[in-house]
Amino acid sequence: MIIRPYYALMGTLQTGCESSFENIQWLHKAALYLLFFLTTTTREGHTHAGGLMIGTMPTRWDARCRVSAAIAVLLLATSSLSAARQMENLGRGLVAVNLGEGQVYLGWRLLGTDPNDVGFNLYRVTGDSEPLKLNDEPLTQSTNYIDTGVDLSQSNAYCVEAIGRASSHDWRAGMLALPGPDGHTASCATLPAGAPVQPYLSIPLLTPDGYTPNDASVGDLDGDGEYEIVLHQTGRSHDNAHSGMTDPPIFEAYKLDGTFLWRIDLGPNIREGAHYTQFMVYDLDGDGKAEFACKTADGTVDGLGVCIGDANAYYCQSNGYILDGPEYLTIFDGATGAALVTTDYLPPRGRVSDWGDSYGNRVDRFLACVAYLDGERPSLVMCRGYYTRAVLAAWNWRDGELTHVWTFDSDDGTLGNRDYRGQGNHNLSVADVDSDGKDEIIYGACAIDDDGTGLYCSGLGHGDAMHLSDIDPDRPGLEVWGIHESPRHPFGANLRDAATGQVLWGQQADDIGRGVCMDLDPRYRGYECWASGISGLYDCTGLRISNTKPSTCNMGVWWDGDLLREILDGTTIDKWDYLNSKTARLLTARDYDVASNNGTKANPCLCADILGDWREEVIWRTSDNQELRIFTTTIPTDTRFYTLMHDPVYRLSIAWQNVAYNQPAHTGFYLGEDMTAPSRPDIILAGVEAQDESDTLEEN
Ligand SMILES: [Ca+2]
Ligand SMILES: [Ca+2]
Ligand SMILES: [Ca+2]
Ligand SMILES: [Ca+2]
Repeated sequence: MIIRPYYALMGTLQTGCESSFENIQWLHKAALYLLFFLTTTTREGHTHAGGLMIGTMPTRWDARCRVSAAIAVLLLATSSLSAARQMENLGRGLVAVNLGEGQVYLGWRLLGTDPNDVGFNLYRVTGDSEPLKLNDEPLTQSTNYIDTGVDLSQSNAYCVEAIGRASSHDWRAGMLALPGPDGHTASCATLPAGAPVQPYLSIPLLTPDGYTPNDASVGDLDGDGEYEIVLHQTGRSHDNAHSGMTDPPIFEAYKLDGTFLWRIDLGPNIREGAHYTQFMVYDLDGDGKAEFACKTADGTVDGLGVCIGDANAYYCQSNGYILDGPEYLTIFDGATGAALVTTDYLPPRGRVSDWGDSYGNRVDRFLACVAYLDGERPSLVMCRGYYTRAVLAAWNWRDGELTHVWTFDSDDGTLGNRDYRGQGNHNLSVADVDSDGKDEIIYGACAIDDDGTGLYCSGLGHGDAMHLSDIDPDRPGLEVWGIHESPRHPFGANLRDAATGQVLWGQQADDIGRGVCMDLDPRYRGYECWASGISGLYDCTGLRISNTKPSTCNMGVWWDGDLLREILDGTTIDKWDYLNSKTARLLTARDYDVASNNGTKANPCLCADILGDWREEVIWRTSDNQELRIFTTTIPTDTRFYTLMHDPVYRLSIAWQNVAYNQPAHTGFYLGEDMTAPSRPDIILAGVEAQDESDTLEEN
């Protein structure tokens, strides 16, 4: 526990002060104070420790050294105050892919709570034979492995065991019953006899007639430590700007083995379109099972067939718009689809024309996200409006009760709030941008603080795309790459400080619809940035590094074995060839009969780290709409990270990825060439007693 503060203080000495004997002596004293107060714990204690340490600083330190040491102590005191976040208790997510010629690719999860030096053993059972241990020495360098000489005409069951973390197991009782680190039984994967050579897992769907699988999200719905998929099935749909009848939005849940869990039909009083139904899949109450939450109406039928509100109500106009009738927010049980609680949606639509037009476009622009507003547990945030009035309402679902936490309303008369009108995007992001341990909601060009007050408004206005991460790793804090439609300023695409909104650099253009950033070029530190309507490729400081930019500008995926990110668009994954400034194809998934979603937006159903090692999987629908195919990399890597899903910023990105115009997830740390290893996330696992950080590994 003291290690991180110790190294932080050491870092302070290196950057601000001279490493003299006296300074190092003070450092040790400070570390001891921290150790004492971190282990005895009171809020007053931390402050006291900070005061004591500052008071005992060596007198001959120069101003720069004193200031940086004081900042370090204050930061440490605050960071020790911020409690760990409750996150998912995941299993190993072992995936086995037949590569052909007797080779099988295996990948599995490192958890955010695993000891840094944890090693793994792999076992295979071919047919009825005895389990065969595949590795001589514990596997500690990576969390993937290629097994060779496999008889694939027989069934092959694989299991991964974290050494010293698994409880006893009975091979003869069947490898699928092997308990994982925290009692899960999902550390195994089986290739049936004659398994096909294909880079994806298949999930057969029960798609309703006339429907198309659209956006998806994941969460552990049943608490077995592995993800399930919640899928939005869409019939006829329309953008808010267009009239026309639509079909009821339908949601379905499937296990990764194809087991169908439930169907929720939102009914005739919810219009179908990218801006209407924003759905959140997240374990909101920390019981180890994810809930499903979205806006509902009279006539919504839950997973048990129970109707919400008035089953006979019908509010749809002949032009397809729905501008009347009650609006609800419902929390559903993720395992059964049962409605757990229904309340009035906040804010109500009020007078339609108050949102900027009278035909029903701007009144029905919804966004949603999950945020750790108290720094420890997730809250649900449901939003309405961004072209004019913007409203965010935060909710807690805990112990069977839904409570309203706060509402931010640009138009409620609060001093300063009116500046926040018209700043929202067709997407949003969530992160602790001001380093107080609690999340802010980055609502396009503005940010709402954890307590529901405005943090800042950059005034950059509405936009279509936005990316938040540590885009410039050499600059403290997080940055936002924002893309603005029809800007009235010279920063149509710009990098800004995520905590203050200060523009760091930008490029001018009249109408920029798309933009993205990711590490493409190892010669330049940080993420490279590019956008439609702007020529060239830029490094994170705004330096134009290539006159040519990648051929697409949409999403990213960590796919191959290096630390750079690959480019995802439609059904393709590309690699930027930085030496020749051109794009090279890595995967053409269309060859496997899959299709992308959302028209010109060309998104997959989901791109997320849902299986195997830290790299991301991509879920596409088949073009006949009867299947989801989860593509997973089979390229080995020597890089070992904990699952991206245990990085809070990334996990919350997956929750909001489906919102309106889908955007790629980003990590809260810099993931790219020349990165420093991410520190262990400060998390506790839902449903698990306090983790013992001093876990020692048993010899195996
Ligand atoms: Ca599960
Ligand atoms: Ca914060
Ligand atoms: Ca930064
Ligand atoms: Ca993965």
